[in-house]
Amino acid sequence: MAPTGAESAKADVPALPVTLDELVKTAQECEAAGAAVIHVHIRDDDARPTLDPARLRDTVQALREGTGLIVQLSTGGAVTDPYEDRLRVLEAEPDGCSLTCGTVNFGDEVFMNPWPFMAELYQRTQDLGVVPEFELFDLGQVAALHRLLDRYGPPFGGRVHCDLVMGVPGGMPGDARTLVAAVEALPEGASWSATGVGRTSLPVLFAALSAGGHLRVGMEDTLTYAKGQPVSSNAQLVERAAALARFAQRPPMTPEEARAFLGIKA
Ligand code: KMH
Ligand code: ZN
Repeated sequence: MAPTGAESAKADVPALPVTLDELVKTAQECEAAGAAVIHVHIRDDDARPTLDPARLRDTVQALREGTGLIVQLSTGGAVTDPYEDRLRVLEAEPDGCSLTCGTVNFGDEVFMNPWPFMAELYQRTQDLGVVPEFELFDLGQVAALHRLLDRYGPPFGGRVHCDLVMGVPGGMPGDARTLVAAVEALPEGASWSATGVGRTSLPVLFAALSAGGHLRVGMEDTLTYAKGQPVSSNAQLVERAAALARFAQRPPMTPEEARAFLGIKA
């Protein structure tokens, strides 16, 4: 579950959780609705994206105290964040972190993830015992993931877990045939989730459920629940995803099950 992101403005999206209190409340609601992982971007006092180390630490602590969710910090941040700040995210001692496997056009901007940055971030996750989630925005990034694993070995936790982020303008499209192509290219034995940005949210969700993947939903990726209907809360998206997963006979894991599955450090 990805509740906030770095791209939407609170002024445009009043339901977006941006304060620590709002984030913890959202996390609790989403946990009750079936979420196991929270992918975290934080904001400053003016609701702008930040990677402030002290604020990240406080956020990890508050989410641990308030929920049982796996706390996964974003190392992607906003497209303007310097590499050094993105590497320092791990100092907040999260359970997991995102690790994007290459540079990608991102709307009118560029989300930069050059090889030396990826390699450095990956080795730090191994040293610090943080479980990476490999974010894949296009098929070339799957090849970069293979290269990373070949060069530096398996991730902390032992499981290669990927998240297909589909439908970003500039990345891979959010449709079933692209999802299948990406899944077929993943490393042997990898597990994966998928999320479709914007209007690709539901097509990707259904494709992922039928192809055996896990799901990521949240207001980082989707602000429209249905045609003409803005998302009212992150929990609304989690409730729908959990209901559809149960309907597909693939009920959500509990956070404890997901911790064991991913090899999160006790
Ligand atoms: N905000 C995007 C530029 C991540 O969290 O690791 C990058 C992103 C990926 O959201
Ligand atoms: Zn993110």
